[in-house]
Amino acid sequence: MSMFCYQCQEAAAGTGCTAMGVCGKTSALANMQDLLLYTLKGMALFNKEVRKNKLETAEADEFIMEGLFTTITNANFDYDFFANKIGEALQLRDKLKTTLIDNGIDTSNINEDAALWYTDKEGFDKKAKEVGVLRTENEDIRSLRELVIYGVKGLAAYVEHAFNLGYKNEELFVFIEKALVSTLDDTLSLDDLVTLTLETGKFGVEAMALLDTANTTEYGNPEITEVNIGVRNNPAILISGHDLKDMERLLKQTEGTGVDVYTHSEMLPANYYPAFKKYEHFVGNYGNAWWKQNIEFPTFNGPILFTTNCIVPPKSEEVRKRIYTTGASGYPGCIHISADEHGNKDFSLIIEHAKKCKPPTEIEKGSIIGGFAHNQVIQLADKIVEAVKSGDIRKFVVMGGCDGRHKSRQYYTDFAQKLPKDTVILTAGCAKYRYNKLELGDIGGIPRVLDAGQCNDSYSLAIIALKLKEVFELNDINELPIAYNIAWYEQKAVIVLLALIYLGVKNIHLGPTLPAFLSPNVVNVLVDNFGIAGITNVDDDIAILIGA
Ligand code: SF4
Ligand code: SF3
Repeated sequence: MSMFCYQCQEAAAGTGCTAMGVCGKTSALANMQDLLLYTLKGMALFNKEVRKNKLETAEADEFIMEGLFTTITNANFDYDFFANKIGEALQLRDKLKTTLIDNGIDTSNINEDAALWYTDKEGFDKKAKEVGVLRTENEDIRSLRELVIYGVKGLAAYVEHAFNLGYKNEELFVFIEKALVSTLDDTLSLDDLVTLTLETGKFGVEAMALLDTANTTEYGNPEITEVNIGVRNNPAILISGHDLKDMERLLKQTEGTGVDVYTHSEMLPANYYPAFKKYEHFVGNYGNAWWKQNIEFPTFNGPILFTTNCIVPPKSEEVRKRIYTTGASGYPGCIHISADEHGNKDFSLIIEHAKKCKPPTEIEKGSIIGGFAHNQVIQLADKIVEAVKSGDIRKFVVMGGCDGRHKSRQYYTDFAQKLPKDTVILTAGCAKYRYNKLELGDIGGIPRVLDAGQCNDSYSLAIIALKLKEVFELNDINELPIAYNIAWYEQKAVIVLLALIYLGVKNIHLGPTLPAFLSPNVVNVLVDNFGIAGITNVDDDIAILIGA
């Protein structure tokens, strides 16, 4: 076994990647990511002490947040990036230690792993093999530790998006670091770790609320929008990932250049924001969910900017030369655009590249409708409540989350198609591409697929549910006519799941497979306490979730 990773739904054989990631991550890269994570835990140990003594923590807080984000599935494939990052992390840890010593604080009680003070890559490789997931021998403890870690990775991603817009909440940094440190603590029992898991969900809600405030304050509330999925005849840039600040930068910098902008995959919801809709050269969305990029990027013809996950290793050199990365994302051989010392990013290289490219080739025509985030849906509340009361809407089904490559995900298309006509799908995340182009019609003008936005906008779905609970004067969110059939792939979906559990949502069906990192005993805890279930087949699941 040259690596071990089971953090995503596509883990090899449903158990874990041991030689090479199904995602394309090499074992050397996987080990570097493990080592960075371990180093961040060490840094968190020191930063906790620094915080306790009311000294400056911001530099380490930000480093830890960004470091976690880079280890999310499909965010960053650049080995050199991780090797350098570990070097920087060790220096920063030294600095934190020096700060403590300079302030007369005893550091001898800090559980320091001396072997981590390597500075050469050979040392990193050796150490990396010792600090991965399998370091924890007890499978239940390992399972809960990893569940927390994956939740925290997703959390860090959302905290970073908000941070990029100038919004932060100190408590979130404190929790991220507490969680990291807790996974090193051998005195914690299974019960302690279950409590920590629920706490992770609590902070997941806070992070998504913060990001929602950041996005809507900066760019307005998403509104019902018909998004063009066809093309125009100008050279263009495709922007993918989740970072709205990068979206804003790109739209501003491309204005008046003759270069159009299209969104891809999880950037689709950018089309719903008033602040972005005003740009005439913002054409619409091109393509589908992340995993189809090796089919769709060749025909886009112009450069592609990744702001975050999900990158699929490009099959052709021609496409690779058109890929640029920024923020937490990275790919070897692709140009990475970093912010300057003032926080500005210069995308002129991409714009000049676009000017030399052919316009995108049309792969589909028409439009899709979205923009049903909480503010918009609450404006429609009267209509929705009336439709529920009259029986026109029997049930809502939350089908948010991620899409992925597995053929078994056809289940979600079939499920959407076979749902009774008096049901409405509430969605967020790239899972929507499994059914957002189907002709599912509407109920009295309310479309049968209501897209709230990106995976983090699952927060909107929770707000909508809480609002309906209030309107219908119910005591329990589970009394609402809402069923949950969620698809997951990477760690942002893990934090969304933990957030929903924290909010008291029960009986969530999770697929297409349950996470490999959940041990049988941990699955039992989730089943017994929260009614979590897997999926079976479309007909049986519709019978369970909707009724006859
Ligand atoms: Fe395997 Fe997923 Fe880990 Fe990639 S992220 S190595 S596919 S488990
Ligand atoms: Fe999709 Fe990667 Fe998770 Fe943001 S883009 S939901 S998989």
